[in-house]
Amino acid sequence: MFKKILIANRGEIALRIIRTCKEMGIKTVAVYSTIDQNSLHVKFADEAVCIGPAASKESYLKIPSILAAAEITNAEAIHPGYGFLAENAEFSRICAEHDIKFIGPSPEMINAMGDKSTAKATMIASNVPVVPGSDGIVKSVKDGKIIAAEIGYPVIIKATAGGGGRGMRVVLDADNFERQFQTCCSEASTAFNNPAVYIEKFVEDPRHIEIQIMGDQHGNVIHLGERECSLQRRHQKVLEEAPSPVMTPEVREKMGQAAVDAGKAINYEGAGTVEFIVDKDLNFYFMEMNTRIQVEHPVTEEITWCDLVKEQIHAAAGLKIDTKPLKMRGHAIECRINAEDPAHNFRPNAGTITSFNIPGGHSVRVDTHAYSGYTVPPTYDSMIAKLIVSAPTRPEAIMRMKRALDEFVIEGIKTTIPYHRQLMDDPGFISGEFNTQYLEKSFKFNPETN
Ligand code: MV4
Repeated sequence: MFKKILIANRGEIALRIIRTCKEMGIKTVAVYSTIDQNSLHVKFADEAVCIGPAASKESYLKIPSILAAAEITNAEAIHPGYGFLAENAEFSRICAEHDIKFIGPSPEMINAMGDKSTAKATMIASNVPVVPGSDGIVKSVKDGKIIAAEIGYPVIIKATAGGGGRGMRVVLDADNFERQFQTCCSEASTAFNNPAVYIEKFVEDPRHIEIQIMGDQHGNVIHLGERECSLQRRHQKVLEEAPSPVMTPEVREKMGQAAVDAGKAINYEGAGTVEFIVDKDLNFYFMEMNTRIQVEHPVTEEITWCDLVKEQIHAAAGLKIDTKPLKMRGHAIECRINAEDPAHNFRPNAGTITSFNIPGGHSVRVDTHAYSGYTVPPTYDSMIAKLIVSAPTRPEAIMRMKRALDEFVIEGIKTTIPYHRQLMDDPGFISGEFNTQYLEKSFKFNPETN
């Protein structure tokens, strides 16, 4: 097992990784930018190395500085967390070249899933269900129009280098095809330096349900059930839960097997998430695979009793994963608490937290790097805490979340806590009848009463 791991990240996930390392008896190295010098990940790690100024490009994304920090501290492995360099194939490759274990997949595995058209072709070859569409990249407007007519409108044009909702255009009819195709290609060219696009049938108002998988270096891949992630705004998840309120044992078995097949298709190592869109009849289609630990991993941990960061470290060290069927118990919900003002279009709200009271009690978990007196910098993601509750049933978990949100006091900055409080009383949320469009189309935040 590794004796020392460097964490190439900040915020709550850096702290989350340090906690597991401590429980495993592994020493930790934090890296930080100058603006993060008073962060908890710096305080709680055994060692800390400043790697540059606030701007991510000059610090958390700067590969030479991170590698230098690993070398001077003799770290044997690097955990990238999520965001920043977590899905950077070049970083994974350079770590290997320097004999430092990247806790995550190989560059080949990252690339196989990073190019969305290639990923889709790999899934088709492994009999994982995908949305009907073009056979790979579409080269011209002329070809595209013929394919779109065959598929039937509406269609969606997607940049192969996109993902997570970036670089997509919905086309309602043939009249709009040429314009949307050109726009999609030029946006993709600017954003990703790659204009290549492919076309799919547009599935209206789907759910987003994803499956957690884990692979080892011995060819084993298991799944740890699903997470319901349909409650999003502008492709940012707001609340996640496990299990999904619409899942059945039969569909879970099928979707789980499809996700395992997806992982096996690329000989996957480490923690991964296979994202599906799901229609009203619970037909599911592969969308993309994320080759990292995700923000919402705690809801899976709470119902499986599995420490996913520990499993990542085990897999990276070459240990075999336990392939006995997993038991899942109860229900878990996560609310993302962001430093944003929900009354003003979720405007980011950096500043100093003057008072911070964390909820507690039975089955309440708070993953956060914030504390009373902490200043939220304007430089990075606005998520400052994740509030996770678990309970035997979904209705009990909702009641527990309401109670925990009431205990959570954050003063000095605006947060999304009032938004979540309203959501806990929303009939659509309570009934489980929602999809990826629900928050933006059907749920209106009322700042007066919350
Ligand atoms: C789709 C779709 C409908 N039809 N593809 C958005 C994120 C990316 N992972 C894929 N996305 C979508 N792809 C087809 N063929 C609708 C979405 C989509 C969506 C998916 C999951 C979660 C939220 C979403 C919000 C808008 C659109």
